[in-house]
Amino acid sequence: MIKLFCYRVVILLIVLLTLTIILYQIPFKNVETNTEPLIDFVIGVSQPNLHEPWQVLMNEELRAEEAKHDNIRVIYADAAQSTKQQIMDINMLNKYGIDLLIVSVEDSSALTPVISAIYKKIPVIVLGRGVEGYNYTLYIGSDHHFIGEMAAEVAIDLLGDEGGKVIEVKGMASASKAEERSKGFREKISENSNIEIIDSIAANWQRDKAEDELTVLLKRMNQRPDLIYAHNDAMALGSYRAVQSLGLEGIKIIGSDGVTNPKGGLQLVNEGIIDTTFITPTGGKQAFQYAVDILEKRSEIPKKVILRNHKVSEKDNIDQYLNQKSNISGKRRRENELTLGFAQVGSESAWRNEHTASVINAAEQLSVNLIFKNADNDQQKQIKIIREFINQEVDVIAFSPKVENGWEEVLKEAKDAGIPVILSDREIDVNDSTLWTSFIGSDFVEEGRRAGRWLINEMDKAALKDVNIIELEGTKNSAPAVGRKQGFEEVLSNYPNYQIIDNLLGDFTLSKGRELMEQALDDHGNKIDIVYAHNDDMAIGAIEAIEDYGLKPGRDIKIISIDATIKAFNALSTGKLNFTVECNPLLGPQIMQAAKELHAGKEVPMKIITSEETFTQEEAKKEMKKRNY
Ligand code: GYE
Repeated sequence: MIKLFCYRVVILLIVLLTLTIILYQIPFKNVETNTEPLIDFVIGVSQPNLHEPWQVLMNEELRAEEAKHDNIRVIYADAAQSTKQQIMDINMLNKYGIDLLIVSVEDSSALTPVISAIYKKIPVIVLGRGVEGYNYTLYIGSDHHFIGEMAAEVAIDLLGDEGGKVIEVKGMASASKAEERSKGFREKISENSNIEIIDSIAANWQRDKAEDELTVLLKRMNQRPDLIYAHNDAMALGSYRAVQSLGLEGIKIIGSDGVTNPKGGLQLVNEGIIDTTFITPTGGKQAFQYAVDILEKRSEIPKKVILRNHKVSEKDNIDQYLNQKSNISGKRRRENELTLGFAQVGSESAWRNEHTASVINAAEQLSVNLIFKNADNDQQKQIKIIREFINQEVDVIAFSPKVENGWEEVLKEAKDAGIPVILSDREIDVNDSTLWTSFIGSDFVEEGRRAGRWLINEMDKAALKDVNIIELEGTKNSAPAVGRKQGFEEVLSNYPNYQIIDNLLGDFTLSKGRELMEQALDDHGNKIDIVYAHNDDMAIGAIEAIEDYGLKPGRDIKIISIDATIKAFNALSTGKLNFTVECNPLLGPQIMQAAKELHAGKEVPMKIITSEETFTQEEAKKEMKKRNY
């Protein structure tokens, strides 16, 4: 009997000892141990590969940020350039129970559905290379189409009046980044009849593949190129080795990425191996910082952060970049209190008034000395106000450009005066993108697409054969009117029975919306099925005109608007408006934050695109009480 009792005690002791060892090994989240710090969050990082210098630099930046947060653990996965492996990595990280995924995408079409599925469960930051659509929390990266355009401008400059023949060395065929760089390059080159792209190869971002493929191509060709455009510096170096091995002289080579690692793009330009590269920030540092904001639910998270690229050619002072003595933007720190001059476009709509209030309140809250002037929807007056700010030597200028054109001269004066310019809510169309420093606002083309997609989906339910639409456009040549028209009509172009029977030029005001709708009803009467108004104020004006005409807005004629101000919510809740697309006017805090960073000599993103939603009548009823504008 005693023997049995002792036997059982020994077994129990062994079990208890084993359990203690196992439990001690598991790094439980939120458990304080005397050696390990408290772990609040686990972030998963999925890299497409870690052989490209640019991806390596991205990982280094992420690790450097991780080191500053001992309450966050990061699990890194390297897919070694296998899409299949990257999909497995992402699913494995998700199974680990990570709190947020940071993913740098290689094959955007293959990974888009995988990322969309993860996004349903946890926040996802897409880094460096985009995915299709908007099923992610935040995209941080460059505008790759823009990089292609910049490369083409350099090629045109290098080839001069005689022009010449070009070979393009592309990245991974399935990567949206390669596709966009190629598109941007070819579109700009096509404007120049004396330059011909005689061939291209796909070298998957790899130096040696570029060297091998280009050697084969050059041996086979009976003509030689004058310039090679490679989508990254590694392939630019491979191209250089190919032309060297064949004894070809005088061929210009353009790369991209400009990393400071040894044999990175800056070194290659410095040694005259390639002529030009474009510094393409990896976004690793910003991604980690936004990840912390998201996990700690700290602040408004934008939808896209587009990082600015800097051209570096052999005649630039490469040392300043290599030694990172002055930051890339070359902005200098100013000691005085920040003075920001804001040239507001006008007071044309409820949206604009909310925007004005947001700018003024944010300046107050962030102790920015604000000089606020209103141009009353007059571009010449807006230019005059900007000139006054230059003469007053403000530290930063911000303005909401009435229209896309006509800004070169005054912005050149601001640039010459060393005053950075922030564009608020509306972009401009200038050849020299260094005339402005940062754009903070919405993606208007996507807003237009969202309006179009809802209409198609809604009317399919009604199964109407022909759908006649009146489009009430915003201020002619303003970025929101141009973008919203483009996006809406892009979606409708696939449905021929949806006809825009009249495009009427408005100015975003309620009175103009009413006037135009009266005119449309006189011209088309009961034929009208839909009104698509570029903003809420014009939609409200149209509603009034439709009621005066004796029809029921929201029923006899369905109405779609953009902005999602409280006016729209009221109209949605009474059934007079059918759908509204949000365009966030509360840009003040982001504008002031960007101004403060510029004043401190820091680089700011080229574009910060706000995150926005859409609202049906049902959704509006739920959302209404939460709205703060
Ligand atoms: O949609 C409209 C305002 O620039 C995005 O201008 C802004 C637009 C907005 O008048 O209501």
